[in-house]
Amino acid sequence: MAQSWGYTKQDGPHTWGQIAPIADSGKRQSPIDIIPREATYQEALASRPLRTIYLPQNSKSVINNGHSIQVCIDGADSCLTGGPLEDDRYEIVQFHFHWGTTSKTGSEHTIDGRQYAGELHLVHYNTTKFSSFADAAKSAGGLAVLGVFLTPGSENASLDKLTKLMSRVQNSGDSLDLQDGFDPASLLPADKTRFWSYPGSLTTPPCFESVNLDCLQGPDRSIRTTAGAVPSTEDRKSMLPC
Ligand code: SG7
Ligand code: ZN
Repeated sequence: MAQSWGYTKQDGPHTWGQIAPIADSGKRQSPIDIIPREATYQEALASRPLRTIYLPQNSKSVINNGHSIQVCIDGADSCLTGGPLEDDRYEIVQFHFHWGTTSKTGSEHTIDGRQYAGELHLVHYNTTKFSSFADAAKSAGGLAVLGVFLTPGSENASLDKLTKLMSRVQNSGDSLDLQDGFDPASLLPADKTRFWSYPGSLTTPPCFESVNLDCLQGPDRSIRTTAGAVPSTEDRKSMLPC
């Protein structure tokens, strides 16, 4: 039986190597601390904004998966393209949140060591090269995760729709149908031309190094940090400054 993992002293990231050895031995583990002054600006990407096509009615349910609140999506006909994604098509599968117990903790990625209150992850898989999410999730170049930092501020009507539902999925395994659908694009910043990107991994066990685009918008619109995840020099070079 697979061991359980979590975020406490007993089962937190420093223990994940026991169930997912790559968490300790990997070369491109996410999350990372983004150091803007060490990032390389890539001119060529300035003309390739990220583009998303999402169908609101395909957002099917909200679930508590025991680690996060997640919206499950039937990604058919959706697509993420642009940025460093070359010509492959990525279909959305789900999005979920990472948060903390204070407004100063919660994001997984940090910028110059600074943590944000939360981090939204929109998970996509490469349908050009893979026939299932499971195959893509364990293969290099299989996934693309869009990350958005969350900070406390004025009410966000879109996010509010989801936070209102959270009290109804308080226990692991709870789920409810999204009768009216939900547009994932409504959670994205308007400016799709400014982001950092680097080759990374799933941020939780099994920690597979399959995420070829961990793409983060930041820092103003933006919501955990894992100690010790430092990018290789090579990875740092491919990060894009905001
Ligand atoms: C959350 O983060 C969940 C996981 C997700 C994991 O724990 O949303 O999703 C499921 C279906 O359990 O794992 C394979 C996957 O998407 C890691 O995702 S992340 O790297 O974007 N944080
Ligand atoms: Zn995540």
